[in-house]
Amino acid sequence: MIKVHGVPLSPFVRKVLLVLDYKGVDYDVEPVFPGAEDPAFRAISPLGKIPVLEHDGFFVPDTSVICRYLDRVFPDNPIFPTDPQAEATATWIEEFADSKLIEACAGLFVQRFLNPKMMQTEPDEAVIQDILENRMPQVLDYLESIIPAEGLLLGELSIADFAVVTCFIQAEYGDFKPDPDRYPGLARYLTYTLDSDIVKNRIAAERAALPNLF
Ligand SMILES: N[C@@H](CCC(=O)N[C@@H](CS)C(=O)NCC(=O)O)C(=O)O
Repeated sequence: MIKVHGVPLSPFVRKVLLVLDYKGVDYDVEPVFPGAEDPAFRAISPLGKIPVLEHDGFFVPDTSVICRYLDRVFPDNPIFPTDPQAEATATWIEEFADSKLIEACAGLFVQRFLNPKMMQTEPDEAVIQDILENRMPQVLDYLESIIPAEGLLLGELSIADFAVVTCFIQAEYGDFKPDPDRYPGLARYLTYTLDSDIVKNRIAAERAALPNLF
């Protein structure tokens, strides 16, 4: 039995759910909010972060560790390239997405979606401006430089695509899409990936779970 502890609107939870969907593995979601203080949650997530994967009583925190584990126990539809250099590139892009890219994308989500719609607080326009003028262009310039002319990041679907795409779904909740004139490669890539059935079904499911917000 697979259970994912977390909330589906979290970009990191979504990354794991997309991988499970792609692998065709059934799962349940156990709702836990980020930073929850409940001792039972802290016992399985010492950093207090979501998601945590539960597999037949075995608990794994952190999406990078979770996705690697899932690929070992459910080897169909692999998400890590077999070529060592391609694998290193994929895991590097995953790391970039999980750190720098998500910082900018989730920043807009927090200011423009979470704060006004869920926390009943005003967006901080100075923070938004800093993201749009400084932090976002830095990460998008880098991504534009590594996006191939066609297809996915590493040719075959890989962990890099799941990690990057979940960030841009978060950015869309924060009313942000990369400008196609400035980032044509990225715009093409996102149209291609966001239009896939797995992504569309996941977004529909997370919206359906929170009907009051959409
Ligand atoms: N490196 C972690 C990051 C997970 C993460 O930052 N999750 C956020 C929610 S999207 C969280 O739980 N934040 C709560 C906190 O940092 O206290 C992973 O890949 O799982």
